[in-house]
Amino acid sequence: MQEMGAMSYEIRCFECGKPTKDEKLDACPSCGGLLNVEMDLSGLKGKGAKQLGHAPMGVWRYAPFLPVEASKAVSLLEGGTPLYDCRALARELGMERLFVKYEGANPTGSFKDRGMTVGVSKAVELGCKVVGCASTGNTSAALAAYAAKAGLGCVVLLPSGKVALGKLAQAMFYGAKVISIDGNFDDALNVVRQLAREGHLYLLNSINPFRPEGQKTVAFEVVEQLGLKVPDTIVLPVGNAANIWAVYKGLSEWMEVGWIDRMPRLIGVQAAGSNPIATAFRQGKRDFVPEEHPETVATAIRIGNPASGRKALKAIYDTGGLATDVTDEEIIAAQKLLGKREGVGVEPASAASVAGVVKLRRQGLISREERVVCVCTGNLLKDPDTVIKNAGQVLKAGASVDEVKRLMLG
Ligand code: AN7
Repeated sequence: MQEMGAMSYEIRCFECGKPTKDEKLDACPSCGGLLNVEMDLSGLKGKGAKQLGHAPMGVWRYAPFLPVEASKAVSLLEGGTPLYDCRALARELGMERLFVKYEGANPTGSFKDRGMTVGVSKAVELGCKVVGCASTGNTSAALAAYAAKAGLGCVVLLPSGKVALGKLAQAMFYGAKVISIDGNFDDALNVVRQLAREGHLYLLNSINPFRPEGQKTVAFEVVEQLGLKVPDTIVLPVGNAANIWAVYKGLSEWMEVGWIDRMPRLIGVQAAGSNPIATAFRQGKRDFVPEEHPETVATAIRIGNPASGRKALKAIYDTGGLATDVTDEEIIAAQKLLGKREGVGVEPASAASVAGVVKLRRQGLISREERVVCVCTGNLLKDPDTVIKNAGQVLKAGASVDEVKRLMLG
C-alpha cells in the first residue's frame, strides 16, 4: 500500500491480480499484464459528492480519488469542460436528450490533458528527468505541454505522415524531441516501451497506470453537470482503448463509495478500418485480434492493437454496453452535423462517437428516451486539413461591393 497524504492505493495487475510496488512499471512483472491503480476509498464512503464543495471544476477537484498529491500537481487547469445539451441534434435523431462533453476545451485541445496532469505529476514525484510516448498526435501534444510546464525532457514518437497538422505543430512548439517513425502507432509504441524498459525515459502512454486516473475525472464531471444524475449511456471513441476503461473505473469508484447508485452502459465506437474491439464484441469475445493495417480518416484512432483493449471489453460487457464501428463517411457526416446543428467543432475521432449514436439510433440500439452523453475527445482545429478537404468552396471576389453582393445572392 502506497501512502500519499490522506489517500492510499495499490498497484495491481489487471490480469493476474498480483500487486507491485514499482511505480515506474508499465506492465506486470509476473505476467506482463496491464497494471491498475486501486484506490483505498474507505474514508469517502457514504458522504456523497456534495463534500467536494466549492472546489473549482477540473481534474483536481477530485483529488481524493487521485493517486498523486494535489499540492504538487503539474497543472494547466485541465478539465471543467462544457457539457452541451444538444437539443437540435437530439430532435434530428429522434431522441429526447443528447449531450456532448466537449473535451476540445482542454488546455491542449483534447482529453489527454486530464491524464497528463496526473501522469506528469507522478513523473516529477518519482524523480524522472525524461518522459516519452508514442502517439497518434494528441498524447504527444499534451505530454509536450505538461513536460514543458514541469521542466522535463520529452521525446515523442509519431507514425510518419499520419499525424494531424495541429497536433504535430503542438508537439514541435512545446519543445519535445519529435521523432517520426517509419511505421504505424502500434510500431511506435513497441519502440518506446523498449526505451522505457531500458531506463531511457518514463513512459506516459495510457498503459501507464496513472494516466487513466486523471482521465476518469471526465465521468465525475458528467455526473455533477447532470445534477448528480447518471446518464443512461456514455458513448466514446475507442483507439488505444484506455479512455473507456477510465470512465468505467471512475464510475465504479463512485458506486463503491455510494455517490451514485447505478452504472450507465458504455458504448465504444471504432473506425471501420481499425475495429478490433468492435469485431471482438460482435463475436462475444473478451479478447481481440489485432488489425495489422489500420486505416481511417480519424487518424487519432488509427490503432490496430489497442493496448488497453481487454480493459475496454470488460468495461463494455460489465455495463451491458456495446462496441460498434462507423465508416469514414459516417464520421465526416457526423462531424459536420454537430458543427452545423450545434456550433460544436470536434476532430474526426471525436465525431466517431456521434456517428455511433446516429448509427445505433437508426438500428434501434439506442432508444428515444435514453439520456445519452457523447464524449467528444478533441478540438476541430487539431485537424484543419480534413476540415478543409471536406468543406465547401471559398468564394473569391475583388474588393468590390457589387461583386460580393453577386456572390451573396448567388
Ligand atoms: C481525439 O494521442 O492514442 O481509446 O496517441 O486522440 O483512450 O486511445 C489518441 C487517442 C479518441 C482514443 N479521441 O482514446 C494518441 C491517441 C481522440 C484521440 C482517442 C484518441 P483511447
